[in-house]
Amino acid sequence: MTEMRIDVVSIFPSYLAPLGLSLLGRARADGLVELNIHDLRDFTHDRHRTVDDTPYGGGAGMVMMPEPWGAALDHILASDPDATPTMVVPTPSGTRFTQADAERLAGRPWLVFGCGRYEGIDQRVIDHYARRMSVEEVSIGDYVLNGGEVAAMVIIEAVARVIPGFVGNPESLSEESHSTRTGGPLLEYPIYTKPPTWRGLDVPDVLFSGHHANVSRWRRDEALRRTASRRPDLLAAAAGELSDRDRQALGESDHGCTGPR
Ligand code: JDN
Repeated sequence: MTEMRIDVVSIFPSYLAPLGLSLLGRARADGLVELNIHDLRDFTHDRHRTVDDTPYGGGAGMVMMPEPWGAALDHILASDPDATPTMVVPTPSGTRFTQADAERLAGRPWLVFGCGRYEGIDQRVIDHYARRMSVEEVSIGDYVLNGGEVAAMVIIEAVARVIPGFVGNPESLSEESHSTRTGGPLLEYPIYTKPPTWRGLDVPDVLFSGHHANVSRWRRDEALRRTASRRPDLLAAAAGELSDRDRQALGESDHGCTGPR
């Protein structure tokens, strides 16, 4: 029995071929994930296999028609009538997809991804299926792609790698940037390996010291500075958990240097 079933509906099923490779390929080989890719055009009935039409109310571009989506999704649902999937629809208008969403979705037995193209999918498709299952319209970031396929692949990779038993070493998950397991919402510190000097650039001395507390302190300081510089939003969210020593590393101490009297 597999841990998770994933179905993906797209008019470009071959775009999803990378899901058969590498990390996800191993999850499939290990029997953790069953992946089924469906061509939306197989659920049309006209000679030209039409999936789009002009928008009511006017405006630029085309809208994906509801009928092929209804036929495709009903076909997928009919394959296991006793189960209810969670539907995920990538869209720039969705809620922001985060690591917390990846970990939440990793606990679901069945995910169905609907990949839109053009200006998107007729809203009634989402509204209809939301009456019978959880439907999540999600955005992977504030930029616009040509369709939902690449976003679906991003989400599937993020979900698959946190399915219990997927990554060999569970510690390699909890130490990452954006992990929601450790509660350390900072970016990761810089990392180095051999050789000690490369093209005139040295590995920081503290990493050779063997002094574990100094190494840990240096890494935290670097993570704090990096987060302040690159992701001030994350640092603001962590503000309540910063120690006086953390604030000193950030140059946010009161600079009075008098201390309590
Ligand atoms: O995540 B995206 O930028 C995205 C774009 C489009 C889409 C779904 C997702 N459907 C049509 C454009």
